[in-house]
Amino acid sequence: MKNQPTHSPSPEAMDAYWMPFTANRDFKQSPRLIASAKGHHYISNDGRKIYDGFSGLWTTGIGHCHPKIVEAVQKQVGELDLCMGFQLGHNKAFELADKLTNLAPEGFDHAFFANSGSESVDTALKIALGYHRVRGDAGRTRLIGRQRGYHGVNFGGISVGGIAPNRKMFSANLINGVDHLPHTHNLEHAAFSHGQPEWGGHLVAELEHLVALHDASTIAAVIVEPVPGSTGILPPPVGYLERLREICTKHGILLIFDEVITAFGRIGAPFAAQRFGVTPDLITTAKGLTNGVIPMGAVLATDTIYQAFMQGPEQSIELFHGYTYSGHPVAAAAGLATLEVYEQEGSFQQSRELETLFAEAIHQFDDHPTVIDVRNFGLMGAIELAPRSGAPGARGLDAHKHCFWDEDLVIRNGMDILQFSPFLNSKPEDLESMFDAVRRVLDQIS
Ligand code: PXG
Ligand code: PLP
Repeated sequence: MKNQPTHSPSPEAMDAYWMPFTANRDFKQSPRLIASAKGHHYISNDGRKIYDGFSGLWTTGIGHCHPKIVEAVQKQVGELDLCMGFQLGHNKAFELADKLTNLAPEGFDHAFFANSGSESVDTALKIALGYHRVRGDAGRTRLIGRQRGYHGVNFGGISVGGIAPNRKMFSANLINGVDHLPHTHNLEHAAFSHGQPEWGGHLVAELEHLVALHDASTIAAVIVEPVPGSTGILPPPVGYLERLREICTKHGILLIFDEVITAFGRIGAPFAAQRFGVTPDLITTAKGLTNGVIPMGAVLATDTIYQAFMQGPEQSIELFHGYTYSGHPVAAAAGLATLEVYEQEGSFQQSRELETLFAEAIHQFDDHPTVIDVRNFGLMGAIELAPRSGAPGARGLDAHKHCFWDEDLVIRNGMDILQFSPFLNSKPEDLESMFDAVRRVLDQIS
């Protein structure tokens, strides 16, 4: 490869940090280290300016170190660093909940704060279970996720999640009473679809089979990502989400949209619920809520759900759940600044306007010899490579490394699926040069 790691600590000096979702030993032999970031670029330890084609793991949609967010955080941290969040509060958490619910679909009037997508998901599952219980319907305990779904890494999230490697080490300890709908990935019928595939809407009928098997009175909620992201971008087949909503409503089952990736402009609207015109009962968010600057997640709930809990004596706690850092002042300040910038810069509209160009650019790879599928929706895209015989994931990781070392480009690979999460305010010429670089890499690696 053209460049090699320099300016990095020795493997021994890197030993203490057990890195998340990383091949630790491989990484520490040849570390890809970042010293700073600004706008659409990282600066690596060896001083190279590297284009971020993944918006900081789906988070920094309006660019790194956005000056208005940086300023808000700097001001807040010197003014109120932490405020005990239980039985005490501060203005910014209330203001953020207000702004967030104004952006959300009609009827979503309440926000519960967490610190990540994983915590948001486990919070939403608990709210769903609690909702039925407080209404005297405590038999509704069953949760339904979907194969290939990613809902973070906490026990609730991996139980409803459908990514096998994330589950198998813990398989005996996953929460009870969980079923999974089939995923909608199908190379035979839907490869190279532009946007939503025509094929696959019928797969939602499996929910009716699960209802017939268990009886609706035992099922609390269904959780899905409107556009599954982490598994490699699986846009919902035409009609799928609409039908899912209908079946849930018919049987009194709550529908949770996990919008940790899809919210805040990633698919050209504040929330995927609005883009698809399908309204769930709970929405989970994180990532773009603060443009990735400070960890924060939120669960949005409809007034119906919130009011169901607001019963009993007024001095009693309605939901025995919360995190030390729920509504943290610095995160709340970052969130408020982020939502303000989205509005001022028209970020969601910018994203919507880039969609066509992004779709055209990524579908240039439809006829590449190593490519078996290309998928896109909004500013989410995937190029699925054929796995090398006997070495699944190797071609994808090779592509990631070559992009980093030879092309000064960060992309993400989930096994052999290359994923793209361009900035909401990307420059068209940057998208074009990113895909030119990807083509050079794919032409080079076998
Ligand atoms: N739900 C969804 C839909 C997500 O995408 C989470 C929950 C968990 O969020 P936290 O903040 O706990 O990580 C996510 C996170 C990838 C990738 O490769 C995506 C995520 C995480 C790691 C890798 O696309 N999304
Ligand atoms: N473990 C211990 C011993 C704690 O005291 C707490 C919180 O007080 C937690 C875990 C949970 O931490 P958090 O509220 O940051 O999720």
